[in-house]
Amino acid sequence: MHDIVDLRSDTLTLPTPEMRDAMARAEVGDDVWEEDPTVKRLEALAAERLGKAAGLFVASGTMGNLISVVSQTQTGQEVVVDLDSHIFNYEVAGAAVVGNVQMRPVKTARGFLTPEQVREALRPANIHLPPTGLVCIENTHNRHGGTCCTPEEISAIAAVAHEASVPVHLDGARLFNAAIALRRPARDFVRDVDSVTFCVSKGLAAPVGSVICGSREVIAKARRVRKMLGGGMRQAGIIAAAGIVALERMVDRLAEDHANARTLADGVAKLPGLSVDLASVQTNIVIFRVERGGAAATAELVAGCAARKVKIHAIGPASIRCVIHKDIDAEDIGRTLDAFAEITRKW
Ligand code: TLP
Repeated sequence: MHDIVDLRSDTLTLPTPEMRDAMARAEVGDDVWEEDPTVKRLEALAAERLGKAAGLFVASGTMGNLISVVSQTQTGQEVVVDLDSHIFNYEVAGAAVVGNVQMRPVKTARGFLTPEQVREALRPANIHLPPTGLVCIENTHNRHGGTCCTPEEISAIAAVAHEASVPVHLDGARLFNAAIALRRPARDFVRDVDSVTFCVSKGLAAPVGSVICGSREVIAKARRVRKMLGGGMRQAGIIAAAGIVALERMVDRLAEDHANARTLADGVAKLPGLSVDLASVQTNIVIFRVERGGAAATAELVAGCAARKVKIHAIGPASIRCVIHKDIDAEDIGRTLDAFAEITRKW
């Protein structure tokens, strides 16, 4: 039970005492000179977990995605993305501004491009058209409620892209949630992608950071782009140390978050005035709709919860997202459902 139940995001997780201890004791050096042993250890651990040759520690998921796009595309190329993807919606158009690429958003049923959609989106050689430079996938999918696609689905997309010599990037901000939910090793999901970014700062609870993994060539280019963007950090082992604890200690417990998310979703489904697609609740995110009263009712629910020290976040006029994480326990879920019931009872 926590005084404040904060369901706005798993980015709000606080570092564990073990992380703080590891941070205090971290051996450090200048990472731009590639002399920080703790950063190197995190990068090697991440690469090993994902079955890739190399890793690169970066400041955020947004920076990891931007670096991955910039280092694998050229000015004037097109990047195929799902319409609801984080890269397209929430990364401040960085790929367009910094990468000089055009986004090609494709509407998908579940947030995941199908191989056929990728095939259709790839540009043929023609003087009028921007050449396709990259295909991006997101797993788990944020705006679709933490849904997962399988390693086989990713490989099928990659096969189509690779046939056209187009590389594939996976925004795996919550890749380990997908791995736990589908009971598959994380490395299975990324076997056929050229780059992957995952975050240690979300459900894995480290205070800062993401890791890009890929081949030595991709990571060498990414390292240059990171420097160009001002992301070359110095004694970054202080924060990487928490990332190591995140990977070693915080992955398996994600199953608890998924169970709590399921309880929350089941409870929401029983409340008149709210509706949730239970099939979309596969990991730690619950997106539900406010069926009556539109934006005013949604605002009333958010404010009513805040007054009860439950923080939730509207992602649309009638849409609420709750994200479950290690600082939310079963009692907190109960308190949240009580708050929802009290507020919606008057509707
Ligand atoms: N998502 C955040 C917000 O930016 C919306 C959140 O609270 O969920 N990819 C995916 C799929 C993400 O969900 C996020 C963060 C990122 C990339 C970016 O990571 P950061 O916040 O570390 O830049």
